[in-house]
Amino acid sequence: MTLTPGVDAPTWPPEFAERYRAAGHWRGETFGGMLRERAAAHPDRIALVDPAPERRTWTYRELDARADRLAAGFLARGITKGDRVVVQLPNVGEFVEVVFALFRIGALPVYALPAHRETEISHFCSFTEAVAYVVPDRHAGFDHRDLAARIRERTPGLRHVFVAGDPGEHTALSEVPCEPSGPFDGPEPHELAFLQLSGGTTGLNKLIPRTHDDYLYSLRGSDEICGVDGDTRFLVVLPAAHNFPMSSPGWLGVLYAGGTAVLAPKPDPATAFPLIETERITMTALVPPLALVWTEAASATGHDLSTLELVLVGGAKYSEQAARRLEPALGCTLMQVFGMAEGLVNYTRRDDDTETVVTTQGRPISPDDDVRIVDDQDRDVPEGEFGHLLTRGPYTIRGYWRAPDHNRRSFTEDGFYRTGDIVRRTPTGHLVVEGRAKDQINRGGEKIAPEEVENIILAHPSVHDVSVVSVPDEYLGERSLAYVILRRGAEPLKPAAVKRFVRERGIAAYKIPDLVEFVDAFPRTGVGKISKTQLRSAAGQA
Ligand code: OOB
Repeated sequence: MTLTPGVDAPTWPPEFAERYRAAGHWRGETFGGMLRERAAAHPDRIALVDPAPERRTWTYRELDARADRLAAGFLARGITKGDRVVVQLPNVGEFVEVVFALFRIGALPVYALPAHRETEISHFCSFTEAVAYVVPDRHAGFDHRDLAARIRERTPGLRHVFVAGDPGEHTALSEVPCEPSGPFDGPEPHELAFLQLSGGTTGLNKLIPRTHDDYLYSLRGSDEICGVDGDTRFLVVLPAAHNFPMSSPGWLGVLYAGGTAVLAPKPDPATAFPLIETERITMTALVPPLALVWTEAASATGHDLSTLELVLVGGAKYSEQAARRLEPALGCTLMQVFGMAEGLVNYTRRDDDTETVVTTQGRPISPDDDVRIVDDQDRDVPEGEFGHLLTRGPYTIRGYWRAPDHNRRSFTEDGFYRTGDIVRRTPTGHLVVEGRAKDQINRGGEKIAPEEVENIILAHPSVHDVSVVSVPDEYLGERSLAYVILRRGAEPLKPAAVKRFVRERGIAAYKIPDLVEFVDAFPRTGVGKISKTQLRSAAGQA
């Protein structure tokens, strides 16, 4: 299906696009073309390693050829340029093959996370009018083929389900590839490459339309800052579909530079440390809770971690105390990353002093990242004071996919994205994340929109009202707490029953409230709205 530029996805005004091209940020590359060039330049280098259950490797030539054959197979099944394909694969080689095959024909991967369930997947499939859904057979004890069957039943437009592994009633991904009959009529560099997921604040996730030009620029910038090159061996520990391990600099940044990406099936030290040793890993990206676990496990490990040179930590606030411990424990350099799938990514730099690295969340990739820090009336705050972070630039979107109303609230008239983060800027231009104005819970890097969970709990027949808030947590940074008011005369409920009700609705497990408390009333603001601030502080004192 052809997409209408500027309608499905708002785009940069022409004068900005011209500026970003003239500055050399947008170079007219596509992902399909990028892989083709790397395969020509160094065909026999290893691009990808999938170590489990038995070790598989892909050279650049093999990855390129396999993407071609899979692209030809998708085309033969009627998947064409502009079509959306929901991809829900864990960290396996097939994930990379599938997305490069889609890039090559200009179909758009929609990056679901392995944890997503019926609620999220059916939203992605129906909202994007997806024609196909790609799943593993089983992952983490869950049968994705059953989920796919249910999704297919309720989504008439979904024509294909492809399964990596044993397909059951669906089509095996391994059956799809065929000989290409000629060159592909691929996408233009300014066109969309894929849809990423937003953390979300209101109800279900918004979708983030990223172009080849803009995303490739963020990769190039990230590679330069992190020192990624052909010798880099990057361990993908977090879910490969998330923006951070994908592009900051992530496995895509590594492929861009001609290095090797190794896919870890699980993030725990028992899985990752042996891989660091045997695969001679030089770089990885972690969320703060994982960085804590690794820091603690490093002292007792018998594995040789000495190849590890750089660890990036981001996705949620990393405490200064924890940050101070990482470098000595893991014997490598730390870089903090404060990024967002909507665009802007900040890094501390390799030549920053230790104080800057442990106390700030970095500065933007690009000299053309416009950053404003403003008060509630959108007026710039005095330098050094904290306020709302607004940003626009060569790799920050100008609007979400098909969400004009939401876009009016989330972007200023002159195109700045309202990040919802409260930050201040140090004299060196580094940003310090002080908090958040958006109604979102950041559970160790996994984002939860309270409203989505509230809507599910409200459907319970005994529930009169509900408010979901964050509570501080030593390990995760934040956990979720659902305050529930029961209907008058309703059967009393136990917290476990509320959690079970949410789980049974088919939702990612990380969104199930960690805690449930029953109350008689909510504190209200002056205008009668529920005061989440008061609820949060009540929870903090509990
Ligand atoms: C990354 O992307 P998202 O889209 O999952 O989440 C973005 C939000 C930010 O707006 C901020 O609220 C929070 O996550 N965040 C941080 C942070 N990094 C992200 N809050 C405090 N300190 C940090 N270092 O999370 C993401 C995307 C690309 C690179 C890194 C992270």
